[in-house]
Amino acid sequence: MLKKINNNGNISQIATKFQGRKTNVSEEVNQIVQNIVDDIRAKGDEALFDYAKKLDGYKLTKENLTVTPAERVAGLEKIDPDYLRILQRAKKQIEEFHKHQLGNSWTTYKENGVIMGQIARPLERVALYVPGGTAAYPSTVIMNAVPALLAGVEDLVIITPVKADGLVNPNILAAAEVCGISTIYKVGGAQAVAAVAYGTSSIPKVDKIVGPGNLFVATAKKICYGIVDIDMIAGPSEVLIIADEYANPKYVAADLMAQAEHDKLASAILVTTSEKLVVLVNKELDRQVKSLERREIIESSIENYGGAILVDTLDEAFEVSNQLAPEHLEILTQDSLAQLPKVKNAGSIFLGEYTPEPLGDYMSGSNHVLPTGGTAKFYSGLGVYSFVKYSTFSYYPKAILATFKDDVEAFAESEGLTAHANSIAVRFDEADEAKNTN
Ligand code: HSO
Ligand code: ZN
Repeated sequence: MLKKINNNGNISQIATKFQGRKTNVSEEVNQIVQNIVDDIRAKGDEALFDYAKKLDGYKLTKENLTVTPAERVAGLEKIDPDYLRILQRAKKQIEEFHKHQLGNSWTTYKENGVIMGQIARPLERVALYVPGGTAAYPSTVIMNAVPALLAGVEDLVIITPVKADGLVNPNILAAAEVCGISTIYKVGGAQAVAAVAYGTSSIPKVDKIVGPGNLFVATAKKICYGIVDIDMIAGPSEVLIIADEYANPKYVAADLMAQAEHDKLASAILVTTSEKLVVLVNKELDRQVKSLERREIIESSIENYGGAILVDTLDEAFEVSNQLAPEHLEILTQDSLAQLPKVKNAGSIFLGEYTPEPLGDYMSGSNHVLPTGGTAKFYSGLGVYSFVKYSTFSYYPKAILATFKDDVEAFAESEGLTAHANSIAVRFDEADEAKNTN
C-alpha cells in the first residue's frame, strides 16, 4: 500500500527522508577499511594475498590471480547461446546511445592569429569492480564497459571477489567476453580497491575505479579518491513516477515494484493529480506482488520508502520531482514528450507508457549507472565523458601578447607574483627583439 503523502507545499520533509537512505559509514568500518588500505600500500601483494585468504578463503598467488583462458572457455560453455545474444544486443543498443556522447575536442582560430582549444583524451587504465554473489549484474558490467571502451580506455580490467573455489560467475564472464575485457583479477573487497588504486607488483595502478560494491568497497573507494578517480558512490535505487488520470494503474504498480525489488532501502514514489489512480494502483500492487519472487523486499521498501503524493496540477508534480531529483523519472501522462522541458533534476527520464524503467536497466541504450538520493541535482549518470579528461591549449603570437603585457603584469603584481610579471616582461626586452622567431 502506498502511503499518502500530503504535499502542503513543503516537500523538504519528504526530500530529507528520500535523500537520507544511504547507510552511514560507522567510524569502525572506516577504520577497518583505512587499515586495509594502509596495509596494501605498505606491503602490496603480500597483504593482498593475506586478505584474500583471510576474508574470502581463496589462496591467492601471483600465478592464480587472473581468470585464465581455459577458465573463461569452461565458464562460457555453461552459458546459453541465447543469453550471449541478449548481452550482445544490449551492448549494441548501449553503444548506439553512447556514441552521441563522443568528442568534445575543439580548436578555434581567431583572426588575430590566436589559436586555442581543448583536446579530449581517454583515461589510460580503468578498473571495473564487479561484486560477488547475487549483486553481480552482467548488465552493470556492460553499462560500465561500453562508455569506457567508446572513450578509448586502453586498459579496462575487472576486479571481482572469488570464494575458495576461485571461480567467477559465468554470467559475468559472458558479459566480459561480449565487451572484450580479457583481464579479470580475482580480487575483491576493500583490499582490491586499494590494490588497483596504489598498484602492487602484480596489479598495475589504474586511473579510475568504477562499479558498485558493498559498504567496504564503497568506503575504500572514498578513501582512495584523489589517488585515483572514482565514479559516484551509488545509494539505494529509486523511481519517481509522474502520472495523470490517464495512466494505466497496472503499469504504474508494476514499475514501482520493479525498483522496489532492488533493495529494502529502495524508494518508489508516485506523484499524481488523480486520487482515483492511487486507489487503483494500490489494488494493482496487492494483486501483482503475490506472484513476485522478491515480495518481501518489495513490500518492505514500499512500506518504508514508498508513497503517493497528490498534487493539483502537473506543474506541481514536476516541482516535487525536481526537488526530489530522482535517479529514475517515469512520465506517464498524456503527451509525455511535451512534459520533458519541465524536468530539471533527474538521472534518467522514461517517457510514455511503453518506456518502462527496466527497459533502461537493460537495453533502451541509456546508462543505468545514475545519481541516487537526490544527487541528480549536481551529478550526471555514467557516460563516455566519465572516462575522458580534457587538456586545454592556446597559442599567442607576439603582437597579441604585447596587447596583454601591461594588464597581465599589473595583475601578477597585485598578487605579489613578480616572477609571473617578469615572464611576460622578458619577452619584450629590447636585446631579444631581433632574435624572435615566432
Ligand atoms: N535499476 C538499477 C540497475 C539494474 N537493474 C541492474 C537491474 N539490473 C539501478 O539503476
Ligand atoms: Zn533495476
